[in-house]
Amino acid sequence: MEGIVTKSTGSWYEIILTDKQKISARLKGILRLDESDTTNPIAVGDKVLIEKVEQDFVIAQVLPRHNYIIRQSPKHEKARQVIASNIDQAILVATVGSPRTSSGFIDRFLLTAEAYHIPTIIVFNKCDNLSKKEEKLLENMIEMYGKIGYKLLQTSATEKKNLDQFQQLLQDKTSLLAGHSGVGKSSLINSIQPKLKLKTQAVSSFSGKGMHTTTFAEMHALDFGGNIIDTPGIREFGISGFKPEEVSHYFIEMLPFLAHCKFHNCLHENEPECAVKQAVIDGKIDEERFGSYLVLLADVQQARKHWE
Ligand SMILES: Nc1nc2c(ncn2[C@@H]2O[C@H](COP(=O)(O)OP(=O)(O)OP(=O)(O)O)[C@@H](O)[C@H]2O)c(=O)[nH]1
Ligand SMILES: [Mg+2]
Ligand SMILES: [Zn+2]
Repeated sequence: MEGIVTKSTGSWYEIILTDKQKISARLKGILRLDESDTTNPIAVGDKVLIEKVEQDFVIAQVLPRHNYIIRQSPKHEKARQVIASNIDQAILVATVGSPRTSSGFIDRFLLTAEAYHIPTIIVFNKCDNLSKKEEKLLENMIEMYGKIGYKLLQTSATEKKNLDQFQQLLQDKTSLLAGHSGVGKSSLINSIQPKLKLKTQAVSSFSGKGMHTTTFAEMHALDFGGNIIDTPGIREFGISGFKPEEVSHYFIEMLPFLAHCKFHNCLHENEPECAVKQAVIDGKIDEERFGSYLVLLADVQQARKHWE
């Protein structure tokens, strides 16, 4: 029997079989995967082969992943966890109010998603009741990411703003919903499919941060077609396996300039005749994005020191 993992708690798995039957299964012995540097052998979205052993269902095999996205523990350099696999697109939910998503966080996500070839849409949620300052911030972000070519949407789950467009984005695709705790991922899903009744919780009035309400990634089938994967709020995405010279390849607005740097392995830091730095000076690449690039490059270099 073949099925897709819709939820993983680490000890057991919820699976939907090809005939739509929902079952719970556990792992058969120790499964070995190629990506053995991750802490979870099976993730939401994995296609698996199921066997029946007496009364129990067991996962006998994980079929090859078409793609996947990884989160990284900020504390443990080597603790990498696959959040989900076999996805058509990622929807990064961001907010300029409370909690605030920084462009640095967005850039880190985009870097990861580009590296794994996962198309990303940025949804700015909580676009209601914004202060003048927050509106300005939103405007700047929309301009910056729009210019690069990313698809963007402004929503409000509570004020029901642009939910039709949100639904259209999801139609007939398997989408991963990611973002910090408290940005409204579960609320957005409830707003287009209320019967799911996903748990949501107000952000802390003390810290302005989310309460980590969703604790396990879970895939939900959408009545209008498609699947959506709700995920727990994320602090950081894994970039530890990257090579320094790769980082600029995933800042997609840098691509047209890379071939024009004097050195083919230019890192666009202090090298002479660097076409990327020139493009920043000429206003063709956003300074803030270039700043993010340098931060992420340094992170990748730092992570390599730990790994080697
Ligand atoms: N003003 C406003 N509040 C919203 C909006 N969307 C969600 N909220 C509120 O934000 C809080 C957090 O929403 P959740 O849906 O639990 O956030 P989440 O991203 O799922 O958080 P985690 O599960 O912890 O990762 C709740 O109190 C929601 O009612 C919105 O568009 N506008
Ligand atoms: Mg949630
Ligand atoms: Zn360069």
